Amino acid sequence: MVIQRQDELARVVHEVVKAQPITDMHTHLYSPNMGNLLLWGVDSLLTYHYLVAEVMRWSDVPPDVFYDWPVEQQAAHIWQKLFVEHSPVSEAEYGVLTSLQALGMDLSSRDLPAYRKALAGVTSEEAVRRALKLANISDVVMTNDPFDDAERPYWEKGVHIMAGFHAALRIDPLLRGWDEAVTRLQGWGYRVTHDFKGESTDEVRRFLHEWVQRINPLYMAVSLPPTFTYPDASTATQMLQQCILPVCREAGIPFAMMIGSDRLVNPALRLAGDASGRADLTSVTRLAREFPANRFLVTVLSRENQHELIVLARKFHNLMIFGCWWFMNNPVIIEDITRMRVEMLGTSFIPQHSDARVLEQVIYKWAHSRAIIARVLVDKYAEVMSTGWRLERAEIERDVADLLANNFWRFAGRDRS
Ligand code: HDL
Ligand code: ZN
Repeated sequence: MVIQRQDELARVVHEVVKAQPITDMHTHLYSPNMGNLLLWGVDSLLTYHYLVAEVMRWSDVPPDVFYDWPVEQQAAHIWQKLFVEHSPVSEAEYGVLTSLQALGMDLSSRDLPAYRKALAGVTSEEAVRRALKLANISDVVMTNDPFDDAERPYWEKGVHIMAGFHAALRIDPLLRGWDEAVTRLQGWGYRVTHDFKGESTDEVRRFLHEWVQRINPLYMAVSLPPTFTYPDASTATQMLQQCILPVCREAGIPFAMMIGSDRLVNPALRLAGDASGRADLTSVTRLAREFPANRFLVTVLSRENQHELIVLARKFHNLMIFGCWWFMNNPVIIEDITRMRVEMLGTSFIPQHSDARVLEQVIYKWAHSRAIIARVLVDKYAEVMSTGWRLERAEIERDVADLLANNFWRFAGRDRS
């Protein structure tokens, strides 16, 4: 069906974007049979580390006292300070309201205990089905960390994750904490050394291969500091050249680099204590050029890095940009970045991931982003149509399926289109 008019175009694009099931390719959610690793419900929503950072700006309660409180007390304090005493207009605050509204809560009551009661009383699997249905998500990629003592036992026992959930192998300690990683790896029987000599290369490869076999990850991932440099004299360069990138090639999976996280600039805030910094993306250029047989998923945490990353994606087809990560995941920046990406890459990128840490966040994160992505597409299709180009609805459906699902699966080597 050919789209004839601009007002029809807007209706069709918003319909198609809303109807497209999402592959959420980077989250911190877990399969519901992985116990308390999966965070869900009102108290988890309100104690999201983004809101902890925001409440500390109004609160006279020091972080160490706050963190010693029970989660319900933390949530009540955040509700009082950020929602009652001040209007909830930040993205993380507004997001809680969007999710609660979608879940059927009456937000005119501001009755937090009523919300807590209404959302509880279901199994974690029922909560997952409820949230993914509301968000229209078909697939969720987790972040799975062998160095996480709470998660590792599930995989060592052989957990069978819920259909629609997928693994990603997260290996930050190998690249930004090698000294601590050595002790952990030695404890698990891997013969590695601090100076990365002897059998270290073979043993790290064995570690990676064993975890690839164990969790069948769609990709391997790392978060890197703004100072990340490749190559350099550190073990990180050897780790990439001799272990990570060869194992990714042998496993046929991409390597995801999330660049710009400045960890614990304020340690007192714990998970909420990280900041962002501009990185030198010439390191990405050298990796993409030096390893043409590897595929790189890349996202960056500094607004200043966004445009140059798009230019690099134009130069290297083995580089796939994804998401508006963390401090980039705000409407004003999502719109800015998405417009730049469409104008320079067409539809050959992955516009968003939720990064959700709490199940019900996927409802607001995707509702907010779908609206922005649709708005950008309407403008871009309208420009194209103004030349006399006639668009079919099926072509819009194809493009939106690429952006919200198929570009990821194709790049992950598991094409679903
Ligand atoms: O390293 C990461 O994957 C980041 O997304 C961090 O988990 C960060 O704390 C976060 O939750 N960002 O949204
Ligand atoms: Zn993340």
